[in-house]
Amino acid sequence: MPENKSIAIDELLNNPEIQKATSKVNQELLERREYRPPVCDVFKKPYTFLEDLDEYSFDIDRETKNQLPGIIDNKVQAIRSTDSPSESIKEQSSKPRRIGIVFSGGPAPGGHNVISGLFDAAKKANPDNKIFGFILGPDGIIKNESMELTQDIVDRYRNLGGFTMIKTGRTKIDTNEEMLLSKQTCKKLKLDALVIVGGDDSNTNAAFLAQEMKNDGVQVIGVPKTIDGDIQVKGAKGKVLCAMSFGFHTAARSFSKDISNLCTDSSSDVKYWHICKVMGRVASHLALEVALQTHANMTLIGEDLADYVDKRRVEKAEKQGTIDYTAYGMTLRHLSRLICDGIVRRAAAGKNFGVLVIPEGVLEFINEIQIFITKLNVIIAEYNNTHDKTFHKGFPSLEDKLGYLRRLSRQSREDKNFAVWNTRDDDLFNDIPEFFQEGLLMERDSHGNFQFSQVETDKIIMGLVTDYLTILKEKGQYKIGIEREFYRQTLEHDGLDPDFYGPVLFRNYDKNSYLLVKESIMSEKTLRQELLKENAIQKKEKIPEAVAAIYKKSVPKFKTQLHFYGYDGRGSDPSRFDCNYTYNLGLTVFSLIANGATGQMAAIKNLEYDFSDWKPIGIPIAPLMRLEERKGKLTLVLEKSIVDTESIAFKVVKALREKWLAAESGDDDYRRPGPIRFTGSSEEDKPITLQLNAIAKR
Ligand code: FBP
Repeated sequence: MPENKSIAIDELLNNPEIQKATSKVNQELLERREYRPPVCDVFKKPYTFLEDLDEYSFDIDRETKNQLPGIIDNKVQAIRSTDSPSESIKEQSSKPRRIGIVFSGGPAPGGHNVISGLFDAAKKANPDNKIFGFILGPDGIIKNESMELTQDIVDRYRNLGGFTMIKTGRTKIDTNEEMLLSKQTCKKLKLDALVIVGGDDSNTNAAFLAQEMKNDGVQVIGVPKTIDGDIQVKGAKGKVLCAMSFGFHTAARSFSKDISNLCTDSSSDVKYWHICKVMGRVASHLALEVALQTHANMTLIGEDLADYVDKRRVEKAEKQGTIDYTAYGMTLRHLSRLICDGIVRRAAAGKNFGVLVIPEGVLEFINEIQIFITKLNVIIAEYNNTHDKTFHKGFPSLEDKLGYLRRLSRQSREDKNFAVWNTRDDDLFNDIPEFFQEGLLMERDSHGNFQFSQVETDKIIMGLVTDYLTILKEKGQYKIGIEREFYRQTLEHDGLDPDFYGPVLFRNYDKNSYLLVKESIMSEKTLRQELLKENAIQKKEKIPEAVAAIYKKSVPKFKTQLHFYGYDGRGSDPSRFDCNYTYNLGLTVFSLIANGATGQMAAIKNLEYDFSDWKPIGIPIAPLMRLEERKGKLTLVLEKSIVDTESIAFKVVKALREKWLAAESGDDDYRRPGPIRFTGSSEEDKPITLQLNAIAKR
């Protein structure tokens, strides 16, 4: 028997139809691989050259001048093209080159197209040009592990998501030894140029490598990658040079498709609140785009919470001639109250369900958490700098870590100059749940960043929300509104007069809306008392069944489903916007290299407008850097761009909040973005955030 079975299976597996149906090469893959993104006008001519654009300036940090003198005077450069080049342009362009490329940090859809753009441009300029991919991120540079990228390899990954071709890693090249090893690798491979595709930290790395290798003649070019969307560049006068990093659009669309499905599900079975945490280490750009794409009922925007001012407290303090500093910014408790308010209001309109979007980095914008994160960053970094073992090896268990913090707090009592962890910090820290303590104490990434994706932000916030909803329920304030017509029919069905019981049961019977059971009615007992008080029943009489049923229907159960959208969207195949954007970024990288640039980041200006307006440019990285605390030290890093609460996109979301909460009768306002349609004609051509902000500029 088993033998026969295996023969049958072998035969089946050899069947061409079965082979086709189970092949990993499907139609979508073939179409993706065959797609050739359109190129910006400037790349339609055979030769490019660079033009410095003096109209863009930057506010430069003095420290950058000291640390990056070789590239600090770089200008924004426009890529221009010509059919009739000078001899020197011709020579520059076709000179044989060896170029290394590395992916650094989290994957972002479109990375492979940066490689294919660079590869195509390099081979077109000179078929002898060679492109090497460093394996597993910056570690590949340090350890000299690379592979030559051939036509066959590149073609296999065109328009596909992930960084699977050469993988990625989060190592930062920041010690003298790593810098030296990286230089040696470039020398051994005889590289003319190194391309670093990465986020803010990786582009920072690119700037330092550019400075370090300038005299060796190795050019370094950065590429703005991150789904978080926090690499956006403006000149000093606010002119947008890079509206968005690549990968953002795809990740946002991917999250939005799934979250929109939850909106549909939740409004169908009307029993769950879906709590969706979406990636974005610090900035809430992804959450903002998801809000615009889906119209989910509530979306938290971290930057908005940080801007919160409790006007009542400010006024009260003003009257007393003082300043109440606690009135500025949002606390975790207050945030949970705001969420409860939305939940209670929807329930009152008969909707005890909905979708809440929480950005992964929201805690960064909450006062008390921000303080903990900053203090613990310093404590962990100081420990690592002064001990042979790392903090996490030294104190493996939570108990060990808490013990160390306790010792620090004692030290603060004895030594008044020691302020990093005092007894108040220790007390407050011991008040929070264990899983959250563990989250706040976990290892920082190699750049010294707090790893928000590892913290159960949603669980922390929803724990507080659930507790407060229980209190509101006990106070009779969290109730499900009863549809007036349903109430009428239910009572009439049992031969009862709705207008007789209505004013007894409900607090708003005279108004034409969803009916809310009185706050004083919180149980069958209190219902009975109310009916007795209003002479609606006599002492020994039972509560009429229809009345009891209406009461039961008004009692809410708060049921949630938690979801995390991050790694899935990061691994998605790119949207057409990201395919076209990244391919042109690859072409831009080659033009910058061919024209001698270094310390520049490839970018496309006018991304927010039509494709025909896209302008490839090089942006100097050094002027974009600021001092930030990393691993307990002030360090130069590329400035992160967070959500601008003055932007049109944010203002629109804010203005539509009430509509999307839909705490009234009638349908929700959910929008269906659908899946990423690579080949269809209905795929949108850019993120909605960009569209809205562009309208403002026009
Ligand atoms: P990059 O900044 O490297 O692009 O990564 C962004 C991100 O996807 C964040 O949204 C998330 O917090 C983080 O990476 C997760 O990191 P890891 O891959 O190390 O879990």
